[in-house]
Amino acid sequence: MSALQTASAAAMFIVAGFVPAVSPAQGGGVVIVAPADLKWADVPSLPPGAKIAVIEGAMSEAKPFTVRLKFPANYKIPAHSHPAVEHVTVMSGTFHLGAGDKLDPKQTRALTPGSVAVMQPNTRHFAWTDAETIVQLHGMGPWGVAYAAPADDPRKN
Ligand SMILES: [Cu+2]
Repeated sequence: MSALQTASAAAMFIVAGFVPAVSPAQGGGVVIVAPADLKWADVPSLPPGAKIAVIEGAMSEAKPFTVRLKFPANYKIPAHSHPAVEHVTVMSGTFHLGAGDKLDPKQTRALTPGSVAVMQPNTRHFAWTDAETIVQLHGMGPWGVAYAAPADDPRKN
């Protein structure tokens, strides 16, 4: 092998083996995701306008999951509950969250980035935004969304 071939083989090895911190590394039991890696999709169970990016798991399966939800400004999530514990961490924007059977914007707390909320199974809650807001959800599947008022369920309308 010539000196040039040796050098280029070494370069190939370095390129192939280098995993930049900003790229997702999926394998060997490690998931690393930077914000730019998130792939946003529509959310059938939420009113139109919300987007979801799955980081870990399949929410329909009995596995741990971690997802991000992005809501536009002036978005409303009607009162609903889940069959499993919901953990919400606010990443950006302000998530106005309240508990009860009907959305009441005056009965919410303004959660800024870094805030956390934990909702027990079958506990009704609601939320709204005044600016684009991203939250992270994590929990154990199987996940589900049950609206207090069936008419609020976008999957049935
Ligand atoms: Cu919820």
